Amino acid sequence: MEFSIGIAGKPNAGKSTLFSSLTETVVAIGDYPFTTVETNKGVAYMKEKCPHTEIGKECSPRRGRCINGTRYIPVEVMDVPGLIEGASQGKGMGNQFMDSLREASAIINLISPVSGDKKIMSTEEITREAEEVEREIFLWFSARFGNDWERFSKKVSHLSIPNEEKILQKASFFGISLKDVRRILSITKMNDNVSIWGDDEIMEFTRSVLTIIRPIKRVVNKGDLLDNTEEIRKKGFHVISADYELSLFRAFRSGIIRDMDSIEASEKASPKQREALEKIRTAYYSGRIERVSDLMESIVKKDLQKIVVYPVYDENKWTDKEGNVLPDAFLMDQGDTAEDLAFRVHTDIGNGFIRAVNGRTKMILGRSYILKDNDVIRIVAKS
Ligand SMILES: Nc1nc2c(ncn2[C@@H]2O[C@H](COP(=O)(O)OP(=O)(O)OP(=O)(O)O)[C@@H](O)[C@H]2O)c(=O)[nH]1
Ligand SMILES: [Mg+2]
Repeated sequence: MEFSIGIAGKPNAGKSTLFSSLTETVVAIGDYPFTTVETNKGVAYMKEKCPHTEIGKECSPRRGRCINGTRYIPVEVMDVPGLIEGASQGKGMGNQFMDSLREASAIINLISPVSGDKKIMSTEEITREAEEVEREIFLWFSARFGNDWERFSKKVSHLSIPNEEKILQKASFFGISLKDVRRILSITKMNDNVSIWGDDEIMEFTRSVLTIIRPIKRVVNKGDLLDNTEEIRKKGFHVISADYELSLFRAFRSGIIRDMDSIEASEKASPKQREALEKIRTAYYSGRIERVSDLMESIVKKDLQKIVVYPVYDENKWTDKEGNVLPDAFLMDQGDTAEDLAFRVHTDIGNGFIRAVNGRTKMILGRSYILKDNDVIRIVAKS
């Protein structure tokens, strides 16, 4: 999968509950710390209105699915075991799991607003909890990135390659690309000469990776236990309830609700279940709690700045060579071009690029055409 979202946080934050509701899989959930002892990986879906509704033909997704005109685009998520203060030095379940976060394109910092003695925390306490986890992640990454720096800078000083490529040799530890290194250097205006980098530069670069390239999203869970979430939302936190989401998913599975979005009770629901569903509905409709699907969309589209593009072989029927309608939905970066899409489809298509065609307007597009969200594009290439 092209990218992955990591769920990090202290023990008992509800990471595994969130993971289960997102991926529709069953993992261990427990009211005790360190229930999860190994990173769980699974597939969640980002929802988009599918363009097949415009041409009145059903689509056949190669990956993910499409239900009632809503396309489910797969995104990998990871449930990382609980992090505690000192985790970067090996405390708690240790730091081996931090390594999983290197693979994450974005990190959800999940916070429980309930302390060990079941008291609801103040906004200040919640903020401190969030900062603590972020500090551990930061300490771990900066220590690993800066490890053996002198030897590294000596080694690369003899290489006749651009400075940004020298930086990449170390920064590839974060799983980032040359494009990402360039982006950090241009935003931070850091001196790119690694031979003069010391602790300050190592920390600044690490911090930039964690803000610019791999954003950390602060999310308060267990919103069902909070009466008022306005203050905490004003501080930039999202507020969700993994528990509600999991209940809704189970209700959907057993036919008690017809769909996950509108939360309408079916005739199968008992009076008690209706009452419970009404409570959940009110929490969402009042805006006190956010739907997890909206959170995912905000991470993928706003934070990671992804767009969805549908490559096709036939610009009129929107099919591939075999006649499948809209088989692929690719998540691409904002600013990517028609040529980038061609390479994404296949290296040979990228190398043989002749032109692209807009599936809606039938306009001919050059290789440098900047893709737009929801584009349906045909690539014409030498074969
Ligand atoms: N009220 C409420 N409880 C929740 C919510 N999400 C999770 N919980 C409960 O919180 C406890 C911990 O949930 P887990 O999902 O196991 O937490 P975790 O973060 O994976 O914990 P570790 O694996 O130990 O790090 C369980 O008792 C859950 O039922 C929520 O949204 N609301
Ligand atoms: Mg867990």
